[in-house]
Amino acid sequence: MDEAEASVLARIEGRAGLILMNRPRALNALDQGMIDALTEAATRFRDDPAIDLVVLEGAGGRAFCAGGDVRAMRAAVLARDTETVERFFTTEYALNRMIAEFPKPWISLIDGVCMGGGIGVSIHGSHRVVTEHAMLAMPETAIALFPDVGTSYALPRLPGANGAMGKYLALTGARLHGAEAVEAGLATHHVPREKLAALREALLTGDAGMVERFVAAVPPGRVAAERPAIERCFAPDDIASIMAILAAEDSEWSRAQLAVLHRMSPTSMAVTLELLRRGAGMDLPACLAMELVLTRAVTRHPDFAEGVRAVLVDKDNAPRWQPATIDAVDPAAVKAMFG
Ligand code: QUE
Repeated sequence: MDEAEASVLARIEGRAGLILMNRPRALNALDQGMIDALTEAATRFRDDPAIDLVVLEGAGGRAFCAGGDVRAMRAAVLARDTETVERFFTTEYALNRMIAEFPKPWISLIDGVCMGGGIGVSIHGSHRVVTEHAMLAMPETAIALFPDVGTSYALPRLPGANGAMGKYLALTGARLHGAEAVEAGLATHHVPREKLAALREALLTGDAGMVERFVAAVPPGRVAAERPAIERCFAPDDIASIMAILAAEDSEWSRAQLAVLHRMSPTSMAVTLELLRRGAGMDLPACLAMELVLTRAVTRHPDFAEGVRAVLVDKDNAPRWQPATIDAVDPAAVKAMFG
């Protein structure tokens, strides 16, 4: 493949290993080739004593990484090509673990859309820098997947009471902009976009402490304002109780959250809450192993192909979930999906 066309570009500058996710027309969503190339670059930079830190970015100015190549996963599921599905999630989760265990600073510069798989290649690293153009989300319940890439470990550990922030983000797919992602605990530093080039340059010295010098404080934002309501409403571990509290709260915010939850896959919401409940008591490798088992059952469930169809293929945003309501989801069937 031509170097300029490569979907991942990796090079050494100064003491830094620079990695660019380069599939801008797909918002740098991770396909199998990108996962393989990222793993190769991470391995090389990890083992090179001349490299002190890694900087990860997305090409094109709009996205860091919009997620995984779920359209390809849907096509493989419909073709009964389980090998392709298995390989994708196995290698993606292995990369997530490798980043968590990375012996050097792993610094993600998030200046645009960062969802799903994009969270997975950033959240396990040491530094998640967001600009005011960053938009972070875990939107999987909209396509009947579940919060994967090690977020069953990370989400229950976000700061705050009752694991509520993680449940809120995972169930509603709430989009966090810029410094809101720092307030929620998904990101570690907020740096203005206009300073990003200078930060990248400073990191070539190999000193990750440079990040602190570029941080711009921002006044408390939406997440801080909504935190009390989030921690009240998303405290329970079952979706019926969460929805009952939201309904009783009867605020403009709670009505909006209810409307969002009514559009999500009921099965996926039940799976997500069970996953986060279990993940709260497990280490990252165990969480990733649990997620891998879950991908087998969840991608075979009709809601997955239907959700990807509705959101990313036909884009009618009118998925027909089976079952269509929370009440009709069988808790025993949900537990059985965990193997
Ligand atoms: C849930 C998801 C994804 C999503 C939307 C969801 C996801 C994903 C993309 C995506 C978006 C734009 C692209 C692209 C992929 O959207 O995983 O290639 O151009 O990759 O509601 O999980």
